[in-house]
Amino acid sequence: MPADNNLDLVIRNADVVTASDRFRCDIGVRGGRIVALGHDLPPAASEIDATGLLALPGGVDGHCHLDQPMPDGMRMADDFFTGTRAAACGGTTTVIPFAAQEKGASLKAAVDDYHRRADGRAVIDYAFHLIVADPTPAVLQDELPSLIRQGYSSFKVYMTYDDLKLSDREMLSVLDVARQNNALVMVHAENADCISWLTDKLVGQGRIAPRFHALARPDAVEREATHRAITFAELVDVPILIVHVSGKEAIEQIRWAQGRGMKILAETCPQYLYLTAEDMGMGGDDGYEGAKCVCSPPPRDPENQAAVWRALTNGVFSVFSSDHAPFNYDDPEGKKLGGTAQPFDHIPNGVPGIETRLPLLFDGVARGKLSLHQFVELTSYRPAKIYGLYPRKGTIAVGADADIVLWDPTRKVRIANANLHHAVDYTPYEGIEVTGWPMTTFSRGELIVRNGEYLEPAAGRGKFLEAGQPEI
Ligand code: DUC
Ligand code: ZN
Ligand code: ZN
Repeated sequence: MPADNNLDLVIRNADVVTASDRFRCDIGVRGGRIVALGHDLPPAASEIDATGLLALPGGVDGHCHLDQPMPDGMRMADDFFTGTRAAACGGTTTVIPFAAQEKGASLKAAVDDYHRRADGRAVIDYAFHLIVADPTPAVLQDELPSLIRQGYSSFKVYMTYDDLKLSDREMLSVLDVARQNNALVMVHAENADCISWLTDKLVGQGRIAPRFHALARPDAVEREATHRAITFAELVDVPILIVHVSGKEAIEQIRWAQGRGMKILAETCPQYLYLTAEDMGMGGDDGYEGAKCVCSPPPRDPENQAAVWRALTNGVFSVFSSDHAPFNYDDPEGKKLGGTAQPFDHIPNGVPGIETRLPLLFDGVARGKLSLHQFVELTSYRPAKIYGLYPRKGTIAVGADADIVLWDPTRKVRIANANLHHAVDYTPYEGIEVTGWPMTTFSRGELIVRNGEYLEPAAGRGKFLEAGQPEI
């Protein structure tokens, strides 16, 4: 290699695993990009020996919430600094949180505000999804098409939550904009009226403990909305992605649509593999600790967990995201909103998981449930493709950003909140032992985590990524 082509970094003896290939080589990095994959690369300014470790493309977390403005005195515990720090320590090098439109306000205002929140704080790269909560004619005709062109090519719509939900007709209009502009709509599929009817009934009977959250959102509520969203996609003739799918009823709907040749993509998350309604107290515990596991859709039961594992391996799911929604437990702006235990319908929804996402899924690799390539596909390659970030992200290849994780596939770790790097005061996965752990993380060639130690890279080094057209 000529002298003026000096490498900044060589990772030696890497056992590289991508979504499709596995090969042993040295990885040469210059200017933050991978410039060489080969044997006996020349010496570099910085060298690291990866013998015994896997070299994986850094994780792409295609669904997480960081510093998202919240209603009613709630506040997320993680901002872009603590959230991306935790992500990096968990082997993730790209996050895609949400710039959420408020009803009555513009989308542009949400995007500008969200950039202010990320600027100077993120330690890894990030793109934004949009949340479309108020699809006025101006939003549909001008703002959304213009934002798609500027690099915001995916947006989420909600079929539930009063401050976010769209009517069926509004959903159709938003899908139509996506079709015309080659964007991707992510759908939160739960039937709002069913939930509010069930909630009123339960609250009227005094059944307000966290465990009743699961009864207010049974799987039929998710199944119906999933089917309805699929119907809208069929009518408009556009792909959609159903987010945070919790179990077999919704999976059946998605499989049915996929079997008919429709482009219905789907995502699931660690909470649907590791938590059940029992964790919210469904065994009969009316204590408040169950609030730690309140998220929507709710975790279900072991049979549904098994169905989710199966759907990760048989191609129903394209992406595995955290849906990190970081609310403290013991906090008047968190699960104990206003300083006290809340009825289930006032508990902020969501669980933290940005740092534990990859190890929790990798444990399935260690237990023979899915292949290494499937792991990379679900956690990095496909989210990068689907959200328009490939080939810069999502693979180890010449020309890609040097976002690389050195992974110890045999290391056993018992998850403990005390060892995590988010700003949340608990993890719902406390005490779970997993096999496999991310040891060392490079972001654009910069070493930011070494042997599990966070190296305190400069806050703000993370760059905003303009997303291109989704590759479905
Ligand atoms: N549900 C959501 O829709 N978003 C954040 C977390 C949650 O539980
Ligand atoms: Zn959602
Ligand atoms: Zn979410």
